[in-house]
Amino acid sequence: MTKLTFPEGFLWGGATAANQCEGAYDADGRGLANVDVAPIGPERGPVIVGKRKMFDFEEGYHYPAKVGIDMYNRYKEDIALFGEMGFKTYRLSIAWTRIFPKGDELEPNEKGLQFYEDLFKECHKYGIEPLVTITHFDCPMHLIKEYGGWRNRKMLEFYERLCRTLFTRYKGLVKYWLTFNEINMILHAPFMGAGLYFEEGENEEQVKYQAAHHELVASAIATKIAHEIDSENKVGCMLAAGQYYPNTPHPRDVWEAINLDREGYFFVDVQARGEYPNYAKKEWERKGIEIAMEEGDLDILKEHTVDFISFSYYSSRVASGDPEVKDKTAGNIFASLKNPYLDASEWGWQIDPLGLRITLNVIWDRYQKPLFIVENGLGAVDTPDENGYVEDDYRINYLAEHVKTMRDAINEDGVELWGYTTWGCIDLVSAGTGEMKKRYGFIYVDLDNDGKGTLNRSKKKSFDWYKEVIATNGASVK
Ligand code: P53
Repeated sequence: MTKLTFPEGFLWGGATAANQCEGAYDADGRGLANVDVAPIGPERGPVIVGKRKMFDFEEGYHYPAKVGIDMYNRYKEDIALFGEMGFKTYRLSIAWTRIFPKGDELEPNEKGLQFYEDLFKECHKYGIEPLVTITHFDCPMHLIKEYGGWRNRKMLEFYERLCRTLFTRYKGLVKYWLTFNEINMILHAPFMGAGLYFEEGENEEQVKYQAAHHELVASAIATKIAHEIDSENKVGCMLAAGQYYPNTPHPRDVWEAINLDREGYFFVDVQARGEYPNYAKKEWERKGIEIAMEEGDLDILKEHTVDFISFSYYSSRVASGDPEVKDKTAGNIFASLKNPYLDASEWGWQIDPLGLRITLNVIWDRYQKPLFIVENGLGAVDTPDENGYVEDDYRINYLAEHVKTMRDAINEDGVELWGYTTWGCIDLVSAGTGEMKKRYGFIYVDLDNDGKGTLNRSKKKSFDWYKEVIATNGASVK
């Protein structure tokens, strides 16, 4: 008989990010951030990749992060619903600009600190362990305007101050931390990922890898401080994952798949093994990329590696070394070739549950550190009835198939996995498109792409389904 349950203490839950759900963008002293000024619509793409300069709200655009789903004011109701589902953990992110509105102040904003303290206490009322992303794409606008975002080494100081403030204030309330959400996003959406805006004619790769070095050192320093302040703290890195498959058995396709995987694993190689991998150093050499480092940087990276590796997984990817093959899938920043064996979501994201087992195994084999799936889910159009109820069997199917392969990775392959938080456990604003229509939640939020709606919450069919999964520790998924 195959075992249907997950390990005891497995951390089931859901995930959100501050800028995609909190709203209240200027409440209680909060400052403006890069993630606020990304509008819905055709300009969003150019803005988040750093090609269209939009450093403030502009006339004629709709900015969904301003209101989000108003969680800033409704978090008690929302956490009560998470509690009802039996969440063991809730992954959320801190809005940097609530704590340091401009980013370079010496003293934090007490109202911002109090907000998260109250929120964490609310979680603990229901036995929910917070899992906190220190930065989920957000960077104070002031730091972008004054310093150029993560291209500037000064960012280390500001980030360190943020981390020290958080670890000190929330000692005993939070023990799971992630330093940077999807750190590899810096390569694909550098304005959203790291506050990078490019000037005409600039060597973008040089800037991106320099900024990446700053983030990697900042992450190691954060890990060091977290452990010093509380030895109970567990710090993880976070990768937008999804294994690359070769388009054909042609060796050049296999080689391309390896190279594209390395673009992402590069970050984890540094954060989990503590060293820049040779393949990256060689590539920088070939491309004339020179990374300015200070004395001690490499020691810090070596000495303060992460305790666990977390990642998001939505889909596998396909690579071709053949320049003629260009049939790209739509709708994802990580544009990849189409895999003819897979179905896709309404946004063209290909659905591959076995790919999750594959990704888990590859990462486990490579690092031998505990893993945590901190995002997975299906973005879909939901049609609620008059009571706000959604019969979302498509979402249940997607999640069930992924729960099964994750269980296989643990029970059949021996992968060490600490937990699973589904993305957007309550409907929220899409990071990639800014839409509300692209929903991931167990909880429906009455709000549309234009910002119209009552903001009322209601349970979908998947709400009770997930509640059962958690109550049976996975055994209800057959
Ligand atoms: P959305 C692609 C594009 C943008 C963000 O994405 C992404 C990805 C997927 O790798 O990363 C994460 O909202 C991110 C979340 C985001 C989620 O994927 O475009 O960490 O903030 O909402 C889903 O459907």
